[in-house]
Amino acid sequence: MRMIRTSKNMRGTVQCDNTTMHLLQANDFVADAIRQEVAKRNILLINIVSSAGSGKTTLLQETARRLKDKLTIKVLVGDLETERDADRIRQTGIDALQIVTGGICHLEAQMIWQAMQKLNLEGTDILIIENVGNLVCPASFDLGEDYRVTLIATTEGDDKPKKYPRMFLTSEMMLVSKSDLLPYLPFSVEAVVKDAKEVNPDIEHMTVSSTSGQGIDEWCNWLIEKAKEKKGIEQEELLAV
Ligand SMILES: Nc1nc2c(ncn2[C@@H]2O[C@H](COP(=O)(O)OP(=O)(O)OP(=O)(O)O)[C@@H](O)[C@H]2O)c(=O)[nH]1
Ligand SMILES: [Mg+2]
Repeated sequence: MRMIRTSKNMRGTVQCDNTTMHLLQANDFVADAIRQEVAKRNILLINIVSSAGSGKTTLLQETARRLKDKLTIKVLVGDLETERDADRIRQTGIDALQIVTGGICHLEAQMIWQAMQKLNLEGTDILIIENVGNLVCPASFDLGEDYRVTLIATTEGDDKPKKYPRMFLTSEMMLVSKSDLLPYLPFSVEAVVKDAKEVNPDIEHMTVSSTSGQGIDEWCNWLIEKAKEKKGIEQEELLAV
């Protein structure tokens, strides 16, 4: 049976040649295996995507600081080179593993599957993937995630959902990041939300700033809520574990 994420990837007007189709089919096969593995373990799997520098790692650092004593969170982070992001996340006291893609502009399900074999997932509540900074290619690769979360920073301009629609079409949540900079930028949260909803009427949204802290508690509560739903237990029970 085709899973929802897979069929989402096949939607739209992109013309794929046979090679691309086969590549995505192979990816989707592994993505389904990941989905089954995290379902078996009751782990919530989140895929965080955005352009380079939108604030993904900083958000994860803030998330880890707030939730690490309540939940077991592990992070897989993809970059073309360096261990820098994994180092930054580990400094907050949670387990993080760097996937160095060596030039590949996105993460593929096979990379996640291999990395998961290296992580001790026992007792993990939430596994978060920070994808390679790129608003284009990661949109086409299902990683078996429960939720895809797209960051759009106020510094990027509010016209991105219509220009890079596939990412917004395949995401369940849009975080408008770096909201502390709104007073200095010609960026309209209302406009970006309107465009994102026109691309994907189901997309949820929040406005966050890792610098000022705006919206971070709301984001953390959303994560807790989704982890609770994945486990099928009440939030109080989850936090008591
Ligand atoms: N003003 C402001 N700056 C931020 C915020 N979040 C992150 N930054 C800054 O934005 C820059 C990029 O942040 P990162 O968290 O490294 O962004 P990223 O999306 O992980 O970047 P890549 O992994 O390279 O794609 C850094 O200089 C951060 O300090 C924010 O909420 N407000
Ligand atoms: Mg990063």
